[in-house]
Amino acid sequence: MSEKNKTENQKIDDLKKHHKDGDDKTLTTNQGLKVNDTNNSLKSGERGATLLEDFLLREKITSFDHERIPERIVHARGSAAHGVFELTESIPQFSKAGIFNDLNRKTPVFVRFSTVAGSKGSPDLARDVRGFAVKFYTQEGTWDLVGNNMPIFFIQDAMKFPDLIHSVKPEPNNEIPQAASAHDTFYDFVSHATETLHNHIWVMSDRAIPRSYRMMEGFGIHTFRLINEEGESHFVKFHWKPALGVHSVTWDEAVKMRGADADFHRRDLWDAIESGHFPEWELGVQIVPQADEFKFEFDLLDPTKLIPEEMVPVQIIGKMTLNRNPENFFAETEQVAFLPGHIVPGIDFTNDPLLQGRLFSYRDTQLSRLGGPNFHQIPINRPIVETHNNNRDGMMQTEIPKGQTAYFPNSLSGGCPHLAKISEGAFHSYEEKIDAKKIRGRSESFNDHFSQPALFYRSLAKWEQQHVAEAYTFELGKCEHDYIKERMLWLIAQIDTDLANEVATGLGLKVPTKIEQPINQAIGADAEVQKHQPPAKKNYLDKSPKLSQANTKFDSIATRQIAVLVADGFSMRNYKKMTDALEKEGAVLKLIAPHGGVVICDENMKHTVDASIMTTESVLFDALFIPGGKKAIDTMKQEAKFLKFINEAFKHCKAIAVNAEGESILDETFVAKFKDDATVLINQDPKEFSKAIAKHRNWDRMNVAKNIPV
Ligand code: HDE
Repeated sequence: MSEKNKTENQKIDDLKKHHKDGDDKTLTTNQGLKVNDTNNSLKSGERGATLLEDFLLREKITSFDHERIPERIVHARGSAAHGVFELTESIPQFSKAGIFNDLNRKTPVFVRFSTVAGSKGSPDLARDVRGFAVKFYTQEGTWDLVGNNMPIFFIQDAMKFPDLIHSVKPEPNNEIPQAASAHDTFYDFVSHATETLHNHIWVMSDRAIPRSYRMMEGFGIHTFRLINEEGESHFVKFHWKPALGVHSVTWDEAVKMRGADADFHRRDLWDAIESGHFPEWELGVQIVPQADEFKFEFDLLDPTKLIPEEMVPVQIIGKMTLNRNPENFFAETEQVAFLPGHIVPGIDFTNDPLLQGRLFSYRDTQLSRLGGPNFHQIPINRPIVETHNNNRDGMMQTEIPKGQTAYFPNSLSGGCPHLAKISEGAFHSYEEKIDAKKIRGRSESFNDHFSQPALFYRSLAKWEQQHVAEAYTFELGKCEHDYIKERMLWLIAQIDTDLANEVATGLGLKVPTKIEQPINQAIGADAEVQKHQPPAKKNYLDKSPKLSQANTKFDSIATRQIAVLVADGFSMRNYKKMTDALEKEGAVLKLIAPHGGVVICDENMKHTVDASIMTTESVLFDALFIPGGKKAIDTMKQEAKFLKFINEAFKHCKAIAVNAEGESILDETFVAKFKDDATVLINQDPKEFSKAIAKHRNWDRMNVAKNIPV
């Protein structure tokens, strides 16, 4: 590639070698044969049978027949983007990794976000954990940080993963429900495995219905190690902090968004990057010196526990920017293979039993998903550094290894490829001292399953707690068996009794004082549940404010989608004033009119409509603006969908601004009674609207909003 065509991103340059573009090119077969007809098969006469000889037909159909590969067992639904990671603070005292020391590097990254339970074609707005997997193409080899948007996981030992996933996936007899945890098998499992309760309460919170992939935190979850030049180890937890803050939608919106735009998150990520609003995250680390391993009330190796940021602050060391969409979804997003086992010198594993199991699972799953051991040769998976070894052959070998030898040691090839010394950057596992009995079991120190769910719940704002209660009520309300609901209620009561009582009221049940389910005794589950009960519950921190979305950033309206409701005769003056002000701050305004095509403002100018009211929904927007203009308002009043649009925006606690006659359309809606609401802005300065949008939602409106019958 000529120097001129090089980007600043070495991985993108590497991928470009594999780009294929048919512009101005002749259609050929896979063998390069030029083709003059790709519409008709070879027949014995115009009305005759197709001939077996037709190699053109066979090549085309065979290729088509084999287009699909198995979808990921979990995290099947996802979207990805390219970007760069830049270090802002080097940490040689903790890690010798080049990526954590060289302030001049721009390390290429490829990041895939996903839901967990749904199939590849399932809607984005499921209540679910989100995957947050980052592939760093570093100069010392590829490092994959395969994390989630929640800082803890459901289970403590990899051995339970198939059970967890089988329980949450659609039930095996009828393959229902898709991309939903609200069903009996999941709660049957959760209520028998108290270790799940912490991650579970996060899933009941707004974190499970993010507004955007760009507005989620990311977490490596496990405690890893950082290793410095001296070979010393520090424990570390990795955090991604989004520049736009952590924001979510409401459950009612999520339900409606799935129908209005099943690709909402995918589109949101794609559009933001296409429009140059590059998503950004800071990388933070929580460092715990080796000597402090046993200082905490929980075990650092237990992946169901977080280290509250108030106990160990997150130190920001770098920034990741996603600045380029993939060229081809299948080739890149679908074929990318993340392996937690991909690490580089300066980073190492701990004995977290979940991490240890993952180190096996991810390579194994790629073998069936991508068809063999050479998946690292697929362009998106290739490191940016050269690779040489004696691994050979296998399905889809695309390299041509030269020479007589494929073993080590050898003399025929002069001992090559030769070994590296540790001082030359060879990976060297941390020399952890081990002297133990071989046992199949779990450490007692993993036994407290209630303290952290309770800490999480205590740390939430009132409106967040309300959402959690509603989520439990919805989810359990979808279960058929009362004994499963009751077992859950009893467990929720161990987290918070008021919460359990509220959920019980919604279910029309009572919180049981003890669980009675003979089948439990038979399977020993009761015993397991009892083992983890309070008094083990500890209160080492009253609250962790960092866990609440109420304490996130509310300082930007960049990329917020603002619906502007218009019809012919809308007020150009008001529209322009608002648009100019909001666009300057990076908001995206969309004109929504009774029809597609163009609308004509009161100054007789034509404006291209972004969506007709029939093709869009209020749940796809962050805020709503009606510029007024009598004729326009009169037209809109005649269309029920405009009124529904306004009612829903109000119900979902969004900022609404109206100018002039716009006020009168509010009188046709439920907003009429609540015009004194803090974020219903009538004839106010655009600055006020901007402030209201930046707040994300006016949660003070929640109790009013829930009575809006739309
Ligand atoms: Fe995964 N997980 N996982 N997981 N995981 C997979 O690997 C697995 C776990 C995560 O965008 C699979 O390539 C086991 C924790 C993400 O391609 C599979 C265990 C965390 C992605 C697998 C876990 C994750 C996966 C399926 C328990 C957060 C999507 C396809 C021991 C720290 C990556 C694949 C992408 C994908 C196994 C638990 C995150 C089957 C056995 C904990 C983000 O290998």
